[in-house]
Amino acid sequence: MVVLSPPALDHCSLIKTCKPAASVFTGIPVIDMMDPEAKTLIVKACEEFGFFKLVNHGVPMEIATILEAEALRFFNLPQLEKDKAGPPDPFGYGNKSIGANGDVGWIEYLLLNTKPDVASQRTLSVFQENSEIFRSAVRDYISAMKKIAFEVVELIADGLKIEQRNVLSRMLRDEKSDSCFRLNYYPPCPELQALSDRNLIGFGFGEHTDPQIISVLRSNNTSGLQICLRDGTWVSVPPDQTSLFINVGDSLQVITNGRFRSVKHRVLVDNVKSRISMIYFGGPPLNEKIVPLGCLLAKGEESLYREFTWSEYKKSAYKSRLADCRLGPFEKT
Ligand code: GA4
Repeated sequence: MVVLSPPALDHCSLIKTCKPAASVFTGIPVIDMMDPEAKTLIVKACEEFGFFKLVNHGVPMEIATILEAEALRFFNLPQLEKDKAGPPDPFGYGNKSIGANGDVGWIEYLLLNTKPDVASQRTLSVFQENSEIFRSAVRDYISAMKKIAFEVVELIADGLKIEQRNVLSRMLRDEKSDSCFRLNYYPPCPELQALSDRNLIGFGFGEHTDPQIISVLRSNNTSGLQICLRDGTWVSVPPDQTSLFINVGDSLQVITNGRFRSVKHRVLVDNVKSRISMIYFGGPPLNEKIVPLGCLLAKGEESLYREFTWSEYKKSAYKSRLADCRLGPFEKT
């Protein structure tokens, strides 16, 4: 339920809750990428949670640390400077407003293209000084995340016993892959105490599922991320800045005909610490048909979804509100 907010929190979506704060969840699957059983464990995690933590991933922490420092430098610029990099149409700087349909959150962000040739993005030129450091940090980080995303979906294909190992990764590897990258900055929200006294929760990013195939997230050590378990319970994900977190997106849910679930997640704000997260969203090319893989369908099993392309899905998704069930219009009745 959305309720009236104190004026300072006009841009923070709020919900009233009678439930105690979500518990810190210790059951999040942890996958060691070097474990020979990784592929089987990843499939299990995608089925049960649509979410898991990846350790031993081989990405040097330095790449993330450099980007985090550059991102902070950007978000600490005067508002007028940052505004020059906005609005996100679709790429650029956004402040409090998320998407085009009225969603708000206690957040600032940069939405970026992942194509190497556009890494000299207009958005990042806002930096008068040293913008090349930011650009190269973004480039290095995105290329590391792409590699991880390709490996993870190849492990998924193996784990699902699909002969064609690249059946998923080819969509992400395609030069026309419609992937994107997001740098989120959640400033501390000093009014939080007043909110919790009134049983209100303030959101940095309201509940949603990601539309793409998979998302690879890294955050600093500030908590806030919550995921929704299959039984509808919200649980807090303990932050871990050295690990990566993987989300199953709506497209992968369709490709597996519902065997994997795209995970509902949201981010709560903190009253003292800022949270910074960086997410690579691996998506297919616009003309790609998003359909269940034939080899995953049991004899006589039909697709739960009508046939659609990523472009059709994306058009519909960008007309939706964050919390909407974006696959609804594509489900067979
Ligand atoms: C959620 C996942 C990604 O952050 C994103 C978001 C996008 C946006 O911020 O512009 C959307 C949201 C996300 C899903 C529904 C639409 C589109 C905001 C919104 C209300 C970049 C994406 O691809 O979809």
